Amino acid sequence: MKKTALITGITGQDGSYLAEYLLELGYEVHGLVRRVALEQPEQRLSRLQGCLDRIHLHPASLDSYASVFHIFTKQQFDECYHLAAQSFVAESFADGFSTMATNINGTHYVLAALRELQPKCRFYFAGSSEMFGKVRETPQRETTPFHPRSPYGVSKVAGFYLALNYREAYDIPCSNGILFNHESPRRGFEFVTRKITDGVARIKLGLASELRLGNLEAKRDWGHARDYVQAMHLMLQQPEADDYVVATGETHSVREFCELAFGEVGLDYRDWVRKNDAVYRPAEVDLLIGDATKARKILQWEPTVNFVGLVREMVRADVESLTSQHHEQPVALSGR
Ligand code: G4F
Repeated sequence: MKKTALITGITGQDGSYLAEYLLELGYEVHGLVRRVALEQPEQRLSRLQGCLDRIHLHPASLDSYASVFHIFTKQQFDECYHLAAQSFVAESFADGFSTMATNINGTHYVLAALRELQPKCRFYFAGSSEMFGKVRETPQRETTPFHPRSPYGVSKVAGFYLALNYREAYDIPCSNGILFNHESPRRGFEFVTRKITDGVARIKLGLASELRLGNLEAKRDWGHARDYVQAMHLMLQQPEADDYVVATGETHSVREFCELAFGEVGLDYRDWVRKNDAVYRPAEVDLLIGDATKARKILQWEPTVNFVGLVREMVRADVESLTSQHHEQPVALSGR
């Protein structure tokens, strides 16, 4: 029997990879999108280009319980992946209230509608390594206490416990993925990895003369989003709902990311990166590195792309895309 899945946040990096993956597996895929996305498909549905004609989109707002509830009255789902969120940590410092409203109430609305209408539907909550924040142990695993350092992190801790509470109180099969940073050529430009790879491509093509960044010493465990959406799916195939860390187990600084990314096009980052005090955060997460032993053992999940492979893929994709927009001739990379 064909399974049916609903993805909230389907227009984002993870949502688009997950939609493609579930389609490959033979799922009927539905997505919850804001009405404005349907009105501006070129800008807002660009990541879904490859599968738009094979998915079903439903306009709704995570600000409105009624609109979320309505989707569950129209269609039965076997699985619901709740990825929609205000996911930019820096923005959560600028507007903590709307981050909290979307991330906490939005999650609560989906859970409450499921409880009311489809309590057997398996639910995935997109938790985050930002929940560990000021880390209490290294590496971080499922049992590591949370200490969030931003309104975003606080909202994800609340979402995590909401999902856990619906599992314990109402027997809804809710799983929490605690995903460490995951990137790809589809990453939004506001996140540091894409800001760097886009900046590298612009500098290489003569479209920019510097890249302004904040804290270069922060360390992250960076994996590839395509690998991470497979872990989400595996979580919902288990007989019992549970919580899993998804990470590569490697950590690198923003500085190392710059070094590698600029090196990929034969440049030295020290010649191009300038400090921008304005993007330092009021409270920083200094070091994240995950221990995904549980996911490896129980889900049989393994990441396939390492740090070097990830940086290379992102730089090459940005150089290629900007070249096709601005140059007729292909640009030679460093020759590696
Ligand atoms: O790329 P970032 O903005 O990602 P961050 O804050 O780690 O959060 C991402 O990963 C989380 C998983 O752990 C997700 F839950 C979350 O939704 C998001 O996807 O920043 C990474 C690091 C930070 O330490 C930041 O201070 O890079 C540092 N950084 C230095 N210069 C910068 C910049 N970050 C951004 N965005 N822009 C800069 O110019």
